[in-house]
Amino acid sequence: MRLLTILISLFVLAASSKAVTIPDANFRAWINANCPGAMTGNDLDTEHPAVLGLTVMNVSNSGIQNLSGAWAFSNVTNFNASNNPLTLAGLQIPPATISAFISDCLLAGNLVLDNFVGENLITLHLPNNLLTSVTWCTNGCTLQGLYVQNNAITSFSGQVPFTLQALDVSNNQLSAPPAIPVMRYLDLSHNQLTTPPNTAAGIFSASVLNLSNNLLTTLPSQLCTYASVDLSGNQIGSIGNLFTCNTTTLYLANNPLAQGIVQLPRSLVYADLRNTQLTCLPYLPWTLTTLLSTGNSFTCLPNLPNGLNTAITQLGIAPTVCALNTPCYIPPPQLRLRMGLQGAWDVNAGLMRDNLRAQGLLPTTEPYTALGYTYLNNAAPLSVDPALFTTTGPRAIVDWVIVEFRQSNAMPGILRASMPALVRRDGWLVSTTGDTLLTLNLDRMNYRVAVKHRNHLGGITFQTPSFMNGPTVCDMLTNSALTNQFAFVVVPGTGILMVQGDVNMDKIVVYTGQNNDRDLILQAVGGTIPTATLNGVYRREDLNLDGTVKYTGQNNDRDLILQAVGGSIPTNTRSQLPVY
Ligand SMILES: [Ca+2]
Ligand SMILES: [Ca+2]
Repeated sequence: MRLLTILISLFVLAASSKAVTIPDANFRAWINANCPGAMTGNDLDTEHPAVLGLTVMNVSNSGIQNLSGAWAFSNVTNFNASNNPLTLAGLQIPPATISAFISDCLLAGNLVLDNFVGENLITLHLPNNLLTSVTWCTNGCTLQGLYVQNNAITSFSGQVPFTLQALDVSNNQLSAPPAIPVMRYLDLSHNQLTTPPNTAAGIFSASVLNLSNNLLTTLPSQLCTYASVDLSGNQIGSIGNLFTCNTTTLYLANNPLAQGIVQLPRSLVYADLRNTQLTCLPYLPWTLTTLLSTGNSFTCLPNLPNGLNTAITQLGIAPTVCALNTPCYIPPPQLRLRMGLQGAWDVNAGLMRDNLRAQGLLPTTEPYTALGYTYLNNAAPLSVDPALFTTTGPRAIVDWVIVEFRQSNAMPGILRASMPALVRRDGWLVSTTGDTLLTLNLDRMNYRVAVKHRNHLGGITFQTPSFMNGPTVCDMLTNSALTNQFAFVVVPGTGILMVQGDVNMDKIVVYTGQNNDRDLILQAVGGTIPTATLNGVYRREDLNLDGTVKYTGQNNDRDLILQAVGGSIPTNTRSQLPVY
């Protein structure tokens, strides 16, 4: 009906060539004030320069009831008619308008977008009106954003324009969600929804889904396609496993989450869990920096992400990690690791030698930072209590190593964390706090484990063991299924050992030629006299870790390089598999 009126007025306009009647006195007054000379009596000269020159038209707060004739402002692209006593019957939007703002009017009833939306209109703001329903536009409509918050809308009908990316229907009376496809911004907060809009998928980057203050009991199935999701103020009782979800901001405040949260999204940065009846928190993602959790009954955190703001005003409790055997304790990812160093291996003893420790040569601070290595996500101390070096026998300390945790099935995977540790004569590792369990500052998932040593080629697991349920055991020394045997030295009846001989830590053992490892041993003992030795030292050139750098003669370190490259052809080399 409205469209028909427009068509008739256009016909009249064409017939009279350039005059259109403006029936509303207040609209005429606005035109007289803003386009002087364009009015003759009640008629608007549509070709008047002041009319044609107008691109931004702001008729807000003008007491206009009827915008009939606004269609004649053919070059207006930004239109504002807010705060007028307008009804849908009196509404007209200039045809070239890109953005229209019509808030706080008296627009009531069913909004049929085809009656108002020109083919250029991209955003339409109609907040604070009395609209009860919306019929989507059809032909040639390129609407991208519709903002109808604070109306009385109960339903949408017709086909959503495929161009639509933003929809704000907050503070309306929806009891069922509109059928929405892909959105950047969807706000259905403060309605009476009992089911979430399961068809609405987010365009992930920076997309927003706000379903707060409804009556929802379940999560939207497309939750993970939005960067920010607000579900606060609903009736949701439990949250399942969202670990693989990429959502970074999640509001769950004021839900009765008495049944708990299995797992939060692994990339979560911001979580609002205030007043949720949670009795325990789930394991916190290590990306989390803000946790609002006041108004709950738990008294400790399952873990403490490095970057988390631990202010009591935010957490509601002191940042205490739940103790073992308490109800809210969640086992962190932990590793019990065993490995062997070929150079230190004493075949007769069936153990590695601990001469460095016995001679008091082991540094109490890890040596790898000084060698250029940078730890990632490490919470372990870099120094140890010297008392750790007093243990003798199979549990005596041999040397420092680096343990890396890598993610993905591809070899060698992406480095997620690394830490210094100590290896004992029997191959089991000890943390820098003296524990045989290494605790990871990482999410509970699967990781590939790698070990590095200052003069051996690195060793890495074939498999990606799970770190989801407490301590994980990796015995690289004896479990042949765990590693690629070709990347190690397999000594029958003894074990699987990391390859000796990489003095310069360039991940390749070279006996002769450019960048060889052998010459470094000669240089260490003075460079000219091969029979010279360096005794009582902690150096990379000491390949058998006996505290002596020796180039020739019994128990020399040079021969270990030749042995590593095959034992007979000096020009052979041996590379770390894979390089990482
Ligand atoms: Ca090398
Ligand atoms: Ca040596």
